[in-house]
Amino acid sequence: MAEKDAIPVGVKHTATKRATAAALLACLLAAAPALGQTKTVLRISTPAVPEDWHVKMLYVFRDELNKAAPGRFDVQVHHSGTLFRQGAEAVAMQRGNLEMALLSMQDIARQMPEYSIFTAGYLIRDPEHLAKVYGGPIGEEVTRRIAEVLGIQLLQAVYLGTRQVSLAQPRSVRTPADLAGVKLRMPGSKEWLFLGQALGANPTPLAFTEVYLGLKTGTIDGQDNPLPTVKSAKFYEVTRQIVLTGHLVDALHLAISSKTWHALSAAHRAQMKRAAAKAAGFNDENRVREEKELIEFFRAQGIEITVPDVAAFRKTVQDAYLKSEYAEKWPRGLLERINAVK
Ligand code: KDO
Repeated sequence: MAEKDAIPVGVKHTATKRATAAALLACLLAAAPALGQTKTVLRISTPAVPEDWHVKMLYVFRDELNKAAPGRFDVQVHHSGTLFRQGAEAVAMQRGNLEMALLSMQDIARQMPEYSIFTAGYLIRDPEHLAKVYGGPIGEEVTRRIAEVLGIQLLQAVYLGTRQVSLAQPRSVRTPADLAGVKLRMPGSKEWLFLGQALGANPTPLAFTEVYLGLKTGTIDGQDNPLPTVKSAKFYEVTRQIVLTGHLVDALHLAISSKTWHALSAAHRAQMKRAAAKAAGFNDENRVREEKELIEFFRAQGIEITVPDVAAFRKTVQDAYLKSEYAEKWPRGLLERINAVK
């Protein structure tokens, strides 16, 4: 810049200060609700208990969103199935009675049977595979289809854990045949019950909130859940054995109704996605860590930890799915694509 064109130093500083102040004000205005605008209420429903990483994760989501958009949202976490019972959340969102939930693919498959593929035992290999499947092109495609068909927007996949079988009374379990006659509690939908049946057990439907009492009173002989859930829901207090079947590497999805989603600005949607990703990072890290640590914790509680013939379980369960009416509805080529994700 030629000397004569240069802005005199004093003026330059004042101009810079003004520009900074203007930028700051613009930021504040973008973040704060407009005059007279009420906060968007986001009620999130989950059956998980307060000690569960999923509930803790929802507070991370709330705090991150509040940091990004102060005063714009009123995030309310409803845990323990107190707002909507387990399995009723998707329909509640579709009817405009609920804004957000942690949904399972079993919930989705009730209305989109082709996605029962994600409920199949011994399909997803481990947490990394799970993150890559939902975080890559398959996840994008599934998210788009679910939004089109159900009017529900999946924001973020979160790890639930690798499901294991736990039993109120110990028994020798090497193969699925050894679970014959065992009243194994499963969540109450046919996709879940099929998994229990494929494991060789006698699947018994029961809501998550009733499992503890069911185990204690003997209404059920066992249940299946990942180790962090067995800890947070205190199922270990009423069971004596954990059989490390590892039959389902399971996910949940933080989801929002399309009605709520489309009412948001693009900037707020982006902030919400970032908050969901942060929350997922927190959850996944803690769950993966706990899955490694908890065996020792349970042993110390007097729980017998047994390792079955996992290959026998895998073969029986995979065969059951491939021969089932579910597999007939799976989108052509999706199984191969999921298997090919490395
Ligand atoms: C359960 O009821 O066993 C289950 O693990 C099923 C999941 O889909 C999910 O609903 C979960 O419970 C709850 O979030 C409690 O952890």
